[in-house]
Amino acid sequence: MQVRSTVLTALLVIGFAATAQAPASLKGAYQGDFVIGAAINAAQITGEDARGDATLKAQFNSISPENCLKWESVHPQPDRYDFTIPDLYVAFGEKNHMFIVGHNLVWHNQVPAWVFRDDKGSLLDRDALLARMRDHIHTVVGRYKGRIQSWDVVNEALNEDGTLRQSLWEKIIGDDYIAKAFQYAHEADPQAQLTYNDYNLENEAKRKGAIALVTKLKAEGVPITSVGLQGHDSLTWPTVDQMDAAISDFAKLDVKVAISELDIDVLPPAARQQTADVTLNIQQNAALNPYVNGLPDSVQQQLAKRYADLFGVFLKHRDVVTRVTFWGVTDGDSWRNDWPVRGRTSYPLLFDRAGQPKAAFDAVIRAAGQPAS
Ligand code: 9MR
Repeated sequence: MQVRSTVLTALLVIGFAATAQAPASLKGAYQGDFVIGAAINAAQITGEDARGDATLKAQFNSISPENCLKWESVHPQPDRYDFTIPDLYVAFGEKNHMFIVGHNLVWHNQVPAWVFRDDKGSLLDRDALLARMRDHIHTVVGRYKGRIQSWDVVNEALNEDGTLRQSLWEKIIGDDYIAKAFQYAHEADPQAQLTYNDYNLENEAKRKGAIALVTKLKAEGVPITSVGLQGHDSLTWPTVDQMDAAISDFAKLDVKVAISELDIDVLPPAARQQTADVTLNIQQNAALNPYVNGLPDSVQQQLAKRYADLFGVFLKHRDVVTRVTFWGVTDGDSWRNDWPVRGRTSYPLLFDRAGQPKAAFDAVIRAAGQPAS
């Protein structure tokens, strides 16, 4: 008995030491709560960015394709698909046992002009565009059936006031282009999770529009399983209450929530409105780019607190939040360096330009109730 309890104590001590010494990881800290993802770029997919890949393998258990599965990349010409990078993307996720996301199928950006036109350059009619959309979705989703677990089916279909955006999809097909896109994706892979993905859904008017949209889709039996709250946030927006309310509202509709593109801007706002509209392009000036030589510690701490506060909300809703995906691995990778102003030095993520964890990383680990490294 004595020997047995001594051995047990020794094992416990060794076990504890091993736990205490293991470097903290994001995926480990949130194990059982939700998966932790990152959007990955071509250099990470091909292995050229070895440092980025090491961080991805150590820290993340989900990936999203930053650009390679968008229509213009994967289907640049009517009769030509290019699956070179997407195939490597899916193989990377499988090799590392990650939850693999597909982004995205139907969007008004990064879609070639030919998609909406016939050989003579005239706009297609409803049936022809639906046929083209179906063909694209069946080809892309079908290729990765059972391998890509979740698709962003329709991206950014709403205006800020909650009305439907008058994209060419909407103008040519009509409002039901959204339902059709989900139906085609479901036909192509009945097991895949299917998401409506957008930004600014924490704002009331746009959120109301999204709630109406999801409610209608559900009532019609459209196979939507989740809403993606992109999470292109700032130090002050959305408030913790707005975030909390948005997740609660979607949970009531019996859909899951993915925080799908998280990053937090610390730079002075260049646009009047909080947005993630990729077409914005504002002139650079020094006042808009104050941290070229590094982020002051006070801002570093603000960012850390902000991340901890948001993760507190995600954890509170761990029953409905399935995934929290960062839009990039390191600050150097982020689209925020070039949007909405080109050539700024931005600090929106958890890893710095040298790939080192920032104070915000420790704060996110601690928010899970884990000791930071
Ligand atoms: O991060 C992406 C960037 O590299 C591209 O240039 C940009 C072009 O449209 O798209 C960025 O990703 C966007 C995502 O696909 C949808 N939501 C907003 C994201 C940031 O713009």
